[in-house]
Formats: sequence, structure tokens, C-alpha cells
Amino acid sequence: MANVQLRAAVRALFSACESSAAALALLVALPWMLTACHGSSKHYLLQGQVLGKRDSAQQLTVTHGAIPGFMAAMTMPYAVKDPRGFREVQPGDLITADLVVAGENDYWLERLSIKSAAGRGSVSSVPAHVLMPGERVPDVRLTNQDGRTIRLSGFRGKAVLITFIYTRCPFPTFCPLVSSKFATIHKAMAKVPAEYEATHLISISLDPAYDTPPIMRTYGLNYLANDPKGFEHWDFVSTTPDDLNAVATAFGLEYFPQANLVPHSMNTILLATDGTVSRYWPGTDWNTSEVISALRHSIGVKDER
Ligand SMILES: [Cu+2]
Repeated sequence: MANVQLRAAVRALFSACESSAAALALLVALPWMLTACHGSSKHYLLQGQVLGKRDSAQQLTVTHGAIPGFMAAMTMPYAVKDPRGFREVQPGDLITADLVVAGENDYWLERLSIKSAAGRGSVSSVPAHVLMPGERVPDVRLTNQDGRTIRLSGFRGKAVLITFIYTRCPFPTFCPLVSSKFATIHKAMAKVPAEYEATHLISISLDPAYDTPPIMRTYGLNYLANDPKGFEHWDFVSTTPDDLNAVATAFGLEYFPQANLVPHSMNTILLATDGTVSRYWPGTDWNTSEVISALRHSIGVKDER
């Protein structure tokens, strides 16, 4: 889900053998160090603190130090292939484990060992509530690309499509891809004035400290063919870290702010005209035509296609 950064590291690691130029580009973009290209799976020693435990997915969210030869310090979820270790470990525990990397999207923790259980209870393990369709969204203050405060409640009566991005996202298949899809949707809605009027798009930054209004404005213009009139229909907003946490968690987003990168999951949300959640499209491989017809349906337009 949120393992964007690890995936990129793994991809770099495994593609380094084939393309040193691509690997070098990734190396420049990311704080990774590549290891030698041999063997099928690689083992690294991970030391860190467990912040979350998800039983259904046998998954731990761990904040850990740098893994020499592989990755910088960060916080992210890992699958665990050690049933006994998984059963015993609790949020707050300091652990060591083997990080096994077998390929892109294929990595897990093994041989979990609890070094200290003194921090148990200091970390909340209650999973956040993700809004179900029909539930009302938190009405946080958002600051748009012009520095103006807007609220989701201000769009009652319109169908609103929301997604989460950050301008420094270095992975073309994540934020830039979703922003391009939003640009396609924006253009499609602009063809029919009544549909344009009854819908709205919002991109929320996952990196509010960096993504100030001028930065969001520049980023937005890039997807609006440099036409600032497009901001009337598509807002690029940031908010405070606390409000971001509230709204992102409500929409099931996972994100882990680091120094210059924010590994994160992706989710696109449709709000109905009454301001409640209507639908989710997780990830990035949804179809713009499907989202466009959902937008039209929610404002009462019958799709002809
Ligand atoms: Cu991204």
C-alpha cells in the first residue's frame, strides 16, 4: 500500500543489473544505496520500533533506522512471515528482524525478535476510522493555490472529486500520473458547461510544509495547460499537519513524512452533492472514463456511452 519508496528502492536494486543509467537516476533522486547484483533474495538487518499492528494483514508498521547498503531511516508497513514473532510483538516494542527482499513488491520481515517491551502502551494501536459511503467528511480548513481558505462544506450541491498528492513526488507512476488523470477529467467536464458548474476537483498536498500556495499554484498550472481559469474548477490545497492527518485518515490514506519524501498510498474519493462519501478508487490504475461517468451520475446526468 504505502510502500512506494521501498518499491522504488527494490526496483532500482533489481534493475541496476540491467540499466545502470536508470539506477543512477534513481540514486540521484533517492537516498538509496544500491547493493551488488547477485543472488535471488537479499537479507538485511532491520532495527526499529513497532508503531502499528494489523492482524488481518499480518502487517507491522515499523519506524526504523537506516539499513546499511539498502535504505535510509523511515516508517512504513511490512508483511511479517514469522507467525510466532507476529503474535508476540506489540505496538511500542523495539525489535530486530530480517528484512528479506525477493523482488519488486516482494519483501517481508522474518525472525522477529523483541529487544524491549518497555514502550508498550505508549503507542496507540487503534486503527483509524475510514469513512464509509454515506458518511459525512471532516470539514477542515484548506488553503488553496491563491492563499484563500476553502472548506469541503463550501461545495455542497456539487459532486467533488478529491485526491492526495505532493509536488515533490519523484515517482512518475504515482502523484504525477494521478494529476494527469485529474487533468483529463477536468478537460472532459469543461466540455459541458452545466457539468463543469456542478462538479469540482481538489488535490490535497501530503507535504504541507513544502507545498505552500505558490508551489501548489505552479504545480497546478502545469496540469491546467497554464490557464489559471482552471483553478475555478480545480483547487490545489494544503492544510495544517493536524488537519491533513484528520482528513487523510478519514479517507484511508497512509503517509509517512520523511525529510524530502512522503511515502504514501493513493486514494481518490468522490463526494456526493450532499457532502457525504460516495465512492473510492484506491491506487492509480483506475480509468478516467469510469470516474467521469460516476461524476456525471452523481449530478444526475445519464451517461450515453
Ligand atoms: Cu506520490
